[in-house]
Amino acid sequence: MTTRCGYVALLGRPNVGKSTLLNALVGEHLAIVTHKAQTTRHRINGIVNREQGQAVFVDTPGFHRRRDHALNRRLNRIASDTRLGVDVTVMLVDATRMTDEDRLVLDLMAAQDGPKILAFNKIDQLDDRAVLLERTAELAATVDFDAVVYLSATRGEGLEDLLDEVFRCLPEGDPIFDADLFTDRSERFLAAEMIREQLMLQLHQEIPYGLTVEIEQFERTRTRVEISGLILVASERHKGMVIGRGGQVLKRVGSRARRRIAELLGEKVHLELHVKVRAGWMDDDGALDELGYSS
Ligand SMILES: Nc1nc2c(ncn2[C@@H]2O[C@H](COP(=O)(O)OP(=O)(O)OP(=O)(O)O)[C@@H](O)[C@H]2O)c(=O)[nH]1
Ligand SMILES: [Mg+2]
Repeated sequence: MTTRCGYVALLGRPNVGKSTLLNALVGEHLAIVTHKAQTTRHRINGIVNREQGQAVFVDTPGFHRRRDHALNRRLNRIASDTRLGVDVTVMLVDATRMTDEDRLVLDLMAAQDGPKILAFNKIDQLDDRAVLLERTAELAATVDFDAVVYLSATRGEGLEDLLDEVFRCLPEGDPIFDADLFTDRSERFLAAEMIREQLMLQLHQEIPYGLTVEIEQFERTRTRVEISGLILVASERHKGMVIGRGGQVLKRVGSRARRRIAELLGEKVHLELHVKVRAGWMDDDGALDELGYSS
């Protein structure tokens, strides 16, 4: 049987559930998920193998209007550049709420080549599904979508419909990646992301947006993986908030992130965390490159 294979971009405004969908398709907690907008900051590939072939889904940062830091502009560029090298593009929207940021994404889709799929997510939260028809017609008036699907990424509903449409659209070809891989991102990268996920969940307001995580050490001993993570924050005040009274916040972040990393690696993990102030990194192009924020 001939197989199909290729890259599938997941595009959408922040918080519509792109990363949740990637994880549901792959079956691993690969991309970090929070209830906050702009959680994802990198392009992340998630590999799905079926008898039809291999689909490499590409999670992207949510496309947004914020322009206050160089980091925000980078995130949009990472999302926008992802469109260039893919075979199929999925526009994900929140079925319960459309915003003007969805319009920005729709404009990108209108300029996009190749097959396009419109996916409504969070249908589990919708009382009246009649609005979906209206919303589908409205979006399809601007972009000629090849298919429309309705999903609940958290409940795993509609995923097979999406995969069927994706495989119908993908070109014929042999798998790009080995069948036992679920991402091509490194273990170091994933570890840093799991730490950032817990920081985003534990901290409030602007603080989680002003921090980033670097892995200083990642070593396998005979019995476990030893990881040392450095959390870079924007100011001394933020450093205090990240550590928390008596080190409580940092301790909680560390133990939850350690559990996530251990699950992902399937190994015992020892995690150590440090916090350092690096003011201005969000507006410093050199620092953004060095910290891995590039498309
Ligand atoms: N009820 C419901 N909630 C969902 C569904 N999919 C995602 N969510 C929730 O929506 C929130 C945002 O999910 P993410 O996957 O982080 O969204 P995202 O599009 O990746 O967001 P950014 O990375 O910020 O662009 C989280 O609280 C998820 O649990 C769904 O199908 N139903
Ligand atoms: Mg995301």
